Amino acid sequence: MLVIGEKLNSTRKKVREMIENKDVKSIQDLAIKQVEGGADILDVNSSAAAGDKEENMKWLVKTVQKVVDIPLCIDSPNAEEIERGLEVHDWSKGKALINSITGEKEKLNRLLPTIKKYKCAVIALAMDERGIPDNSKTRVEIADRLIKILAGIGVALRDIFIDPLVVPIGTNDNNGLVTMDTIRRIREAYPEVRIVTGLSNISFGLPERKLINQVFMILTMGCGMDAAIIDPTDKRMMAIVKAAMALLGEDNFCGEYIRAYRKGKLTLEK
Ligand code: THG
Repeated sequence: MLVIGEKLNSTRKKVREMIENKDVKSIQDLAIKQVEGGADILDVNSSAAAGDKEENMKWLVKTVQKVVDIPLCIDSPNAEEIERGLEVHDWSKGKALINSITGEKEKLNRLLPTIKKYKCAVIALAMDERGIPDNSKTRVEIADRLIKILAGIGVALRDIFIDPLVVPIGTNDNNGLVTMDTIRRIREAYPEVRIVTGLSNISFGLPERKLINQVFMILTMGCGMDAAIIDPTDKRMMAIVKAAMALLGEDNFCGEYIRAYRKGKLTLEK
C-alpha cells in the first residue's frame, strides 16, 4: 500500500497562503511531518495560489525536495504546470507521479509525449469529456481504454495508477459502492495496474469525517486498492493501513505491523 500525503495542496487556505508568501519553512515543515507520519510520496498542488502558476509549481517541488528524500505526485489540472514540475523534480529521489490525465482528448494528447519523455508514473482518472460516470461499467470502460493507451506508449503496468474516483456519499447513497465495484473490476482485469483514490472526498459534508475515511480505507483496501492520497499525520488511519495490510497478506510474517508497534505507531488516539 502506497501512502501519498495530501496536505501540500493549495485548495487548503493555509497552504495557498504559504505558496503566495513563499513561506519556505512552513512548506518544509508540512513535508517533513508527512514523511515522519509514513508517507511514501507527497502530492503537491499549487494551482489555486495567485501569481505565476508555472513558477509556483517549480518553487513548490524544489522547496519540498530540499528536505525530503521521496518522490512527488505532481497534481494540477494544467498540463504546463505538470511539465514544469517534472522539469525540476529530483529523479535521484525516485520516480515522479503525475496527477492526472483523464479520457479527455486535449490534456491526454498534450501529456502523452511528456509521459514518454520522462518515463514518469501516471494517475489516470476514470472519467472523460462526459464527466464522472455514475456507474462502474462506464468507469471501467474508460480505465480500460486509458490503460491500453498508456501501455501502448511503453508505460509499465506498475506505473499506471487508475483512480476509480470517489464522490461524496452525501450526494448519493450508492457512491461508495460504485467506487468499490470499479476497484474490484479493475483489479480483476489488471492484477498489476495500481489503483489509487483521493479517499477523503467520500466524507464531504458529513460529521466525523475521519471516521468515514478510516472505514472507507478498510473497505476499499479489501477490494484491491493499493495506493491512497490521504493525511499521513492521522495516526489512527496509518495504524489501520498497517493492520489491513497484514490481514490482506501484504506483510511478510506481519513484519511491518510489528515494527510499527515497536516504534509506538499503533496507538489509536485521534
Ligand atoms: N484523485 C486524485 N487526486 C486528487 C484527488 C482525487 N487530488 C486532490 C484531492 N482529490 C485529494 N487531496 C486532498 C487534499 C486535502 C484534503 C482533501 C483531499 C483536505 N480537505 C479538508 C476538507 O476538505 O475539509 C481541508 C482540511 C484543511 O484545510 O486542513 O484536507 O480524488 N487523483
